[in-house]
Amino acid sequence: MPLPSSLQTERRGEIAILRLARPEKRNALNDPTVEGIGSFFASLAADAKAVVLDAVGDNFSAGLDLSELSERSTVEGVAHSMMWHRVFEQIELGRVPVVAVLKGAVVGGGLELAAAAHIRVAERSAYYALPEGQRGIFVGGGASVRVPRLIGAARMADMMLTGRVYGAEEGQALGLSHYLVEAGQGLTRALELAGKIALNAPITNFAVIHALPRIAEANPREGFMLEALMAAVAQGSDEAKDRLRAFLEKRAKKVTEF
Ligand code: 1HE
Repeated sequence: MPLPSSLQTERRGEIAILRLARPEKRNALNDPTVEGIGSFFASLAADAKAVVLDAVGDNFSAGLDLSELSERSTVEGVAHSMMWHRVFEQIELGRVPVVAVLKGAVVGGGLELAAAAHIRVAERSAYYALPEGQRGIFVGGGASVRVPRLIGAARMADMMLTGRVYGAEEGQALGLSHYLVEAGQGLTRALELAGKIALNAPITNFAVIHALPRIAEANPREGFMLEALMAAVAQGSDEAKDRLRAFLEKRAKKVTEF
């Protein structure tokens, strides 16, 4: 399915780049854009080992396109939110890790989209808000599940109740971003990180995406068992054996050399 003009794609070796490209509307997310994100991840090339989620212009995304909201019924609202959930789950629980480049507005649905990525690199211009409260609505793109994992439900409640805006430095300290970089450096750093991710054994990337979040939210009894099973699956792979042998034969990089 062809992507809408609000999305652009690019390939750099093993890394696929998806770019929000509606800067005149601050990359507000309308239905074609969200559905296009879903199509991109559904048809990701088999040889892509990581995705970088970037944005054209000065802003990552100003969230839900508010011009689409006015005429929706309650039933349509549920279906719409579930459509976002389906698409963002393709990011979070997809085949490869996703690194997002954040700058300017990372707001409402834009923060929900960013939270579905695995690694977030923020430029110093990034700011975070959940203005749904002020707009008279509620989050619908998975923020209630994903944002508390990053900053806790109490901070998210404050953002929604008071309209609090966190800047890039605060966001970094709170855990909204993993890396904080200077203006214009986000894509370079994200590609560098995606390059490292692409060098991992696929089974490790699979385990981090699919097993780790489930284990982290499981009861410890089940969590330890799941971890043991996942560890055994990974260790049993030929690639793990090759990599361990390479280390023992002093052919592999040390931790301090990655
Ligand atoms: C938009 C949107 C949008 C900008 N939907 N059109 N999100 C919000 O409540 C955030 C709303 N946006 C803003 O507060 C500001 O636009 C920003 C602080 C993000 C950026 O300000 P600025 O001065 O750089 O840009 P601007 O002049 O406000 O916007 C430029 C254009 O983008 C303008 O349109 P124009 O035709 O007058 O040029 C804006 O109307 C348009 N625009 N943001 C539609 N969001 C699944 S549930 C998720 C729920 C949510 O995400 S709620 C939060 C929605």
